[in-house]
This record gives sequence, C-alpha cells and structure tokens, in this order.
Amino acid sequence: MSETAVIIEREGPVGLIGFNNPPVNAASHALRLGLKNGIETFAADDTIKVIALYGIGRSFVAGADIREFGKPRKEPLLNGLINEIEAQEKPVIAVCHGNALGGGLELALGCHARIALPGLTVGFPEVDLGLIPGAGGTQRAPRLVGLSAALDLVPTGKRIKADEAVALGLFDRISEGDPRAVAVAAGNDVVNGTLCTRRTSDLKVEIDEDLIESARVRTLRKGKLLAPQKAIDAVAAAGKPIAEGLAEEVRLFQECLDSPQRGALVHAFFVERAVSKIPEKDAAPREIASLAVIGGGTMGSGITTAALIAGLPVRLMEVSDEAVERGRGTVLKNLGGALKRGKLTQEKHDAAVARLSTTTDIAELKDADLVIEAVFEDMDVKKDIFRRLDAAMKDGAILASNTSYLDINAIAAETGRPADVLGLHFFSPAHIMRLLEIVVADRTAPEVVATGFALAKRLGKVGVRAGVCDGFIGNRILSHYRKVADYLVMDGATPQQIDRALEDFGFAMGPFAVADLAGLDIGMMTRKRLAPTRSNRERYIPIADRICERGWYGRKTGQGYYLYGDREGPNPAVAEIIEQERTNAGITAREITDEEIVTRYMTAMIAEGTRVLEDGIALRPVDIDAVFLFGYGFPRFRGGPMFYADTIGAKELVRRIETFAGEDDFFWRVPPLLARMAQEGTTFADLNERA
Ligand code: 3H9
Repeated sequence: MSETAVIIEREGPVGLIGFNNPPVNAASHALRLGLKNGIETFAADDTIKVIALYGIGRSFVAGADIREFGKPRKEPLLNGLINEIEAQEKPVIAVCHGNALGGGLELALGCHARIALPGLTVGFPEVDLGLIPGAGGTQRAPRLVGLSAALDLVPTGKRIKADEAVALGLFDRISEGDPRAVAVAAGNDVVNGTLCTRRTSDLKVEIDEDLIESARVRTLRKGKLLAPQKAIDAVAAAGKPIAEGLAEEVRLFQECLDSPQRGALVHAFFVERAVSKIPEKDAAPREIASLAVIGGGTMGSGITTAALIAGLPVRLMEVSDEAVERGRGTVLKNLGGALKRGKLTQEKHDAAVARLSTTTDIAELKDADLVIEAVFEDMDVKKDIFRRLDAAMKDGAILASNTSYLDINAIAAETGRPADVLGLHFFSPAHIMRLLEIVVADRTAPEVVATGFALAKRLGKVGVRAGVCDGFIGNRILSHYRKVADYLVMDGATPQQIDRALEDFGFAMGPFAVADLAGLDIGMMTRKRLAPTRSNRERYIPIADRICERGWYGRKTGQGYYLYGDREGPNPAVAEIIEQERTNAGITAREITDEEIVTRYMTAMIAEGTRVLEDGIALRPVDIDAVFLFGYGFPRFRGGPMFYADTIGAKELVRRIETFAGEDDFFWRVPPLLARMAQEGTTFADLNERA
C-alpha cells in the first residue's frame, strides 16, 4: 500500500518508508498520514523485522511544513507520531541525506538508530522561524549529545554536517550510497546484529545550571528574539523524566507559535524565496563565466571579492597603476578577512586570489561576459564609461551599473545595446551584505534580467527586481523616512535618543550611527544633487550641512553625530549646532517620546513604500520587505516594513498621516493606494497574494 507523499515497500525483513513530498519532503499532513500508516502496517506484519525511513529526492525531511503554521492542526501531529515511533517494539531506523532539519531531525532522533549519508546537513532552524523544536528535539538532542553541545545547537539554529553529527553522537554512522539502498543494507545490519538500536528517551542527561546560565547570557547578547530563550528553557527541562520534558516543550512551542515574532519570521523566510518570482523567470539566463569590475573603491572591491569567493574570475579596472594596486589591496584584505572568519578555507582563499587580475585598459575587459561599473556617482563619468564599454565589449556581454540612484535609462541610451544594460545595485560591504537590487530599465532584455537573478543566486545574494527612479526601491524609501529623523531632532529629540529608540524597536543601528558609518559627505552629495529639484514647500533641516561644513564626516574623520577614538559618545559640538539651528528657525524644543519617534519614522517608511508600489518600482510588498531585511538592517522579527504595516492596518496608517499632515502637508500625504486599502479593508498581504 502506498500514499503519494510516502512510498511503502518490503525488501525481505526490511519495511521501507520512503518520503516523497517534493521539493524538500516537508512533514506535511499527507506525509505524516503516510508515515503513520506505514509504521502501523509494518508493525502488524510478522515478516517485517525492522523499519527503515529514508527520503526520496533532495532530502530526508526538511522539517515541519512551514505553510501549515497558523492553520488548524490536523492529526496525526508530528510530536505524537515521533513518540509512537520511538515506542515501537520493532526497531525503526532513519537513513538521512540532503537535509534533516527541524522536525526532520527530530523524526530521526525518535528512531532507534540513525545513518547519515555524506553531505547531510542537520540542525534545528526553528529559532530562525520564531519557534523551538516542538517534536522532541529539545529533549532528545541533549540526551544524545550532552547539555553543552545541545545548547550550541538548539537555541542557535546552527547547521552541521554529517561528520560533526557523528562525532557529537547525534548520528551513529556515515554510509555511502543511494538512500534507499543504504536503508535496505542498514535494515539488514539491524537484523543480523551489526547495527545496534536503542531508544533515545532511555538516556539521561545531567543539567548544569551554570551552562544554562551562560547560554542565556550569550543568547541575550544577540538581541530581542523570544525563541532562543524559550529553546534554552526547553533544553533545561531535559533533566526531568521524558514525559514531563516533552510536555514542557509542547507548552513552550505553543507560546512561540502564538507570538507575533513567529508570524514575522516565517514571512521573512518566504520573502527570501518569493522575490525570485519575476515576470522574466522563464527567460534563459546568459552564461556568466567571467566578470569585469570598473572601480576599485569600497564598492568595486567588495563586488570583486564577492565574485571571487563565488568562484568567478574577475578583472578589476582602475584609472592608474596606483589605483589598481589600492583596489587589489582592498580585495586581498577582504579575502583575508573571509579566511580569518572561516568563510573560506586556505585553499579556496588562494584559488580566489589566483582568479583576480587587474588592468588600467578598458580594452582588456572585452572578453568578460558581464562588466559592472562601480565608479563614483557622477552621471557624466558613468555615461563616458558606458560609451567606452559599448565600443570595447564583445557582443552579448552584459553592461551593468552599480549606481545607487542614477537613471539607468539615461546610461543605457549612451550605448548601441540598451537591451544589454541593467543596474546591479550592491550594498556595502558588497561581499557581506545579501541584498542585490536588480534594476530593470525600459529596454533591458528579459534574459539580461534573468542573468542578473542567476548571478545573485551564484553570489549567495537575494536579488530583488526594481524599476528605475531616483534611489530605486531602498534608497528612494530611505531618503523619505530619513528626513523624519532630522525633523524630530529639530523639534526636540537628540540624535542619540532617536538611535536608541529605533535600536530598541530592533534596527541593527539607528539612522545617525548609520550616517556616521557611511560618511556624512554621502548624504551631503545627495542633498546637493537634489537641490535643484527640491520644492520650496519642503521642510529643510540644515543641521547635517552645518556638521559637514566643519569637515566632520563621521567615523572616518573621528567625529560626526558621535565622537570616535579615545573620546567615544555623543558629540557635544553637534548638540550646540542643533541648539543654534532651532534658535534660527524659532523652534522651542518639545518633549518627544520614543514611541512617537518609532511611529513617525515607520509611518513615513510605509507611506513611501506604498508610493513605490503605486509607481510599479517594486513588484509586490514582499520585494520591499526583502530590500529592507537584507539591505537596511530591518529587524527580521518584524517581517519587513510592509508586513509590519499590516500589523498596524491601513486605516490607522491613514489616520496617522492625516494627523501629521496638520503640521506639514507637503511631507505627509496619504498615498491613494493606502486610502483605497483603508476603505476596502485590505492588506499588503492581499496584494502579495494577488501579484
Ligand atoms: C519545524 O520543523 C517545527 C518542528 O520542530 C515542530 C513541529 C511540531 N515547509 O529554500 P529552497 C519550500 S519548523 C514548507 O528554495 P534550497 C520553499 O519555500 C521547520 N516549504 O531550496 C521553496 O518553495 P518555492 C524547520 C518549505 O534547496 C522550496 O521548498 N525547517 C520548507 O535552497 C525550495 O526551498 C526549516 O526551517 C518547509 N519546511 O534549500 C527548513 N522548506 O519553490 C527551512 C523549504 O515555492 N528550509 N520549503 O519557493 C530550508 O532551510 C531550505 O529550504 C532547505 C532547501 C535547506 C531545506
């Protein structure tokens, strides 16, 4: 007998249960039903002496089916099923390949022996989804690997490979071969006594309160997530009898399941995958076997580093031998850093270095399949480079600009091949930040867009499709809501209060700390560039200009909003500048609460995000969420700005904007789309579903 999601077969004394639920064998309702049926069938069959579970396709089981969270639960539940499996009289073994994650690993731990295939990855990624393992993992893992190793796995979501899993005692051995064949062989080993079986629950674990306490301190240092704390609580219960520990786990799992963080983190998981669903997804990408990068500054060398790490040969071009050497030096430093952090082995590091070549001659780039221009933000310079690239590059090469703001249509128009031109906007440091905005100009060919997405994947980045406008998705929205921080300072808050309030909300860094890090001269250049188009109705805050006039550009000059070096802390001279500017504008500072800071900042972000959707610059709300989660340090446990917007609701957002418009009806305008949503009672999630 067989179910679609589970294939049941007999091979002599071995009862085989094969999971067949592509693409990752998530433990969906159908899979659980099939598994239960298989176990019961073989339990009642006297010819079967051992039951072996294995995965068909890419994986053993990648965990519970994430799509089922938040919906009514259907029996059999995974935790109960695993307990039943462990209680079986006939030995049940798990043969795992690909991924055994979350509930998949828990299923294996409930079996009586575990075989890993080489290449297997195991771990408890539940905490990344705002959950804890809820099917016995917090009780069985410590029993198998001890408290210390369990605390290194369960609250962290860390994924480990087969050899480490065996070394820790999580798995019994590694066997090579096809999963089904290994399952048959291992089953026979159980029958002939060469593979021992036991129940994990029969093992005991000592709970050392000091270890628990230090895990709590370590976890708290990492931020405001609920699940890792609950995971530690659950592991701490592993010292109790198994039934009590399992009951405690169920209680803590439910607490996490009901928390808003879980909804946001599950959304963030799907965001990363949803953004690759683009209109051009069926176009065949061009092959990219080599890259050229123009510009060896921070961005150019970061992009070069990312491509070298991904295995691509890169030719880096600069204007002079000295500039080439500087760029090369930065790339080597970046690669050295990756080696030190364990991101690269020595061998891979050396191979990456060997793939780097440099030149000062644009003609030498001609054979590259893709060239990325990453020089400073000056339209004339970029146009000149694209004219020269058009003349130099082979037919079919893709010409990309890493501009953060400028008009890709205007750049493409300088070439005789606008269909081959697009924007590839990396975020600094480009070898670390995961976001890549793929900016599609009016005439960019579908296969060129598809190539951008293929490149993002190859570089381990999250590619997000963006349309052409000043700043694309991220920087356009940023330049809007960032003004709110300046307005709030002018009206009475300090930059430090604003940073703290937004960091408490969950941002990795507040806007003034970020400005100091990026360099205050960058904001100054943008303000200068946009000055001719600025409306005289726009409220303009000159504080940042006053700071820049003193030559204070933030971290790199030792001071900005904050002091750096030996005298860390808020810059007292900036407080004087603020005071002076308030006096000049006739403003008396008022009391501003942290709540007001977050409310205004987030409302402005959502309002501009809505306009980006109205203008078709972002395809869907999820694309905006992805940009902010992967490029702007937006707190993952809040799901992204548009997901967060739904937790407030369109009606309330409209009310807020209308209230703020009482003070400034130029900045605070209700986007028509938001007004419509408020009227219809719809959400950004509805827009995602409709797209
Ligand atoms: C859990 O187990 C709770 C239990 O403790 C307690 C229960 C009581 N469910 O990533 P990919 C989809 S919590 C549903 O592109 P890859 C994914 O959305 C769970 N769907 O492939 C995508 O769909 P689409 C703990 C899932 O090869 C497609 O599969 N487990 C699930 O790059 C391909 O995914 C996890 O957190 C799922 N569990 O990476 C594991 N997983 O094609 C999360 C994937 O429509 N998953 N999908 O866009 C992963 O880490 C990666 O997907 C994996 C494969 C490494 C498995």
